[in-house]
Formats: sequence, structure tokens, C-alpha cells
Amino acid sequence: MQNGHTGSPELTVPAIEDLEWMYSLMLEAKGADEAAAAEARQGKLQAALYPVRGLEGVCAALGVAMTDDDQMISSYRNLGDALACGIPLRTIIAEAYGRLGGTSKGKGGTMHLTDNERGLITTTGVVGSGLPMAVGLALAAQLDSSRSENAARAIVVTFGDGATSIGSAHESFNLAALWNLPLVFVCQNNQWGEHTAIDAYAANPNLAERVRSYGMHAEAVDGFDPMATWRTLSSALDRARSGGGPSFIECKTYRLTGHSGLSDYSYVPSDDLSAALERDPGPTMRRWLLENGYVSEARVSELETAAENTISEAFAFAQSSPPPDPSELLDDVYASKEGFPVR
Ligand SMILES: Cc1ncc(C[n+]2csc(CCOP(=O)(O)OP(=O)(O)O)c2C)c(N)n1
Repeated sequence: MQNGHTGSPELTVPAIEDLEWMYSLMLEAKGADEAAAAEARQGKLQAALYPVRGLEGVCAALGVAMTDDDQMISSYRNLGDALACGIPLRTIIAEAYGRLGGTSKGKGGTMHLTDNERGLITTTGVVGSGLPMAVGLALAAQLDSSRSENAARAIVVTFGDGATSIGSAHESFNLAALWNLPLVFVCQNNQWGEHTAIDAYAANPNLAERVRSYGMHAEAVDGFDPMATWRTLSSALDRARSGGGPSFIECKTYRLTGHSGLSDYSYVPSDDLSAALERDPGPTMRRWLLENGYVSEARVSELETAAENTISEAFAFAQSSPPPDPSELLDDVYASKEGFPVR
């Protein structure tokens, strides 16, 4: 992916510019989520919106842990993952509006956000369907890297906790372990599958423990702690690239909003939500950066102003970008003899 990071697992803390980039990503994800919801509320944006609130720390960590050669498959809850791949916010938002300036010229929408050049191979609205696709990509990566002229690359697939109850997820865990694939399963465990809490649908909610039985490295990490998450993901990606096989990383977070754009979430126990908000990853990272002297108050304010500007500019760009011409609606949609059109 083209986000400029090098994924250096030997460091205990990312370089300062990476720390700043992580904090900026978290601000952009939160601000863009909120701005998109406000637009939808006013009827100005008609798109399937799945907020990433609560997952921002995991997305930021992924962005720094992945290298430009690594590739990702994400789900419908993909805004933070797309930013992690280095995709400019303006093209993500233009895609949500169905405009020409979007990642797929407005024809993919939020559910099919794709930018092959930046390593985001596809996103999918079908729960659990990204995992078998990632197994295929990882097999291709393994075959490619068996040729000495090619650099090793890892594949990342992100999905929610609910996806671990889908049969194809288990087929994917098995094949990835059996074939020792360069694949990192990143479970963004926000404790909810739509309106159902994890305890109500999983006999054993310790997901890493379950997946370990397939014979792969599996561990849980506090997804509200971006540094711990970055270290765990960096090691997993390094292991994948160096032939050590797949990993399942369960990033434990909490969903801080409704399941989708404007949906009600009064069913979420208020005590649990308040406890999770105490650990909101953005403010937590802000405090951590300041307390450890990585950035000054003045620099944090600069980053916050820059993120606000990026968000306003992204929405202005999207709204002023034209829709695709009706005569082009079927272009790029079907496979051709020359190969599948990627953009
Ligand atoms: C195969 C399939 N079944 C059901 C749905 C409807 N659905 C959309 S999101 C969702 C919840 C999935 O929960 P989880 O995997 O934990 O991800 P989260 O939305 O919490 O990020 C469901 C059931 C779907 N999109 N695909």
C-alpha cells in the first residue's frame, strides 16, 4: 500500500512522524464519520454508512504496521482501513457520494471501496466473505514471493467479531494454517454483531483461543491501546512476510456508536458504553503523546486544525465532483477478455 510507512517491528514506538500520522488518521476517521452522519441526517448523502468509532486506534496501528507492498481486504466498516492504506479522504468521501472523484468513479460506493494501487483490493458488505478472498490473495502472494526477484508481501483481512461465526471464516482459518499462508486475520472485535452482544452469540467469546486450535498463532490485544496494537500487528505482519505463517489478531475494542449511520443504540448498556468512552482511543492517544513528550500542545493543535481542514476539503471536493455520465455507467463494471478492470 502507498502510505509511505515501512512497518518496523524492531522499534518499540513508531517514529514521531508515524505517531503524528496515527493521531491524524484517528481524527480524520472520527470527524468524517460525524460529518457523513450529519449530511445523511439532512438527506444530502444517501449512502450505507458504518461508523468506525472505537476502531480508530486499530486502523491507525495497521497503517503504520503495513508496508507499501502489503495488501488488504476490508468490510463495510472500512473508512479507517482505507485511510490506513493511504487513500486520500477526499476520494473516499467522493465515492460515498457516488461521484467521479471517488476511488471507483462513484460506482462502488461505501460497500465496495477499492483502490488497488494503494493495496485496498476490495471491501465487502457480506459478513465473513473477505476471509476466503484473503486466503486466495495470500496464496498468490506466497507463490509470487517464491520467485527471488519478488519482495515478500503480507495480506491483511479485517472483519468484525460477528464474522467469526460464519462458516467460511473457519474454512479460511483452516486453509491459511494448513498452507502456512502470509496472512494476518485482524478481528476488529467491537463486542457487537449488529444488535447482538458477543456473549449472546458466541459460546466461547475468547476468539483468539478458538482460532488457536486451527494451528496458527492467535492472540488478543487491547485495541484501545494503539501502541500495543501496533506492536502486535507489526510482529504478525513480519511473521507473515518471513514465512512464519498466518496469525489471528483479536483487537478488543467497543463500538462507540450505533451499528450503522443513524441507527439507534439505546440497547447498548450505558455503563458499558461510558466505560468504553473513558478509553476512547483518540483522546487516549492525545494524552499519551503529550504525557510522554512526543509532541507539544502546539503541535497537537496544528494536527487537529489540519484534520478539520482535510475533512472540510474532502466534503467540498466530493460535493463539487460530478456524477458519472449515464453513458459510462457500465464501463469498468464487467470483466473483459484482457482481465478484470481494476478502476
Ligand atoms: C452474510 C451476511 N449475513 C448478515 C448480514 C447483515 N449484517 C450486516 S453487518 C452485521 C453484523 C456483523 O457483525 P460483526 O461481524 O461483529 O461486524 P461489525 O458490524 O460489528 O463491525 C450483519 C449481521 C450481512 N451483511 N451478511
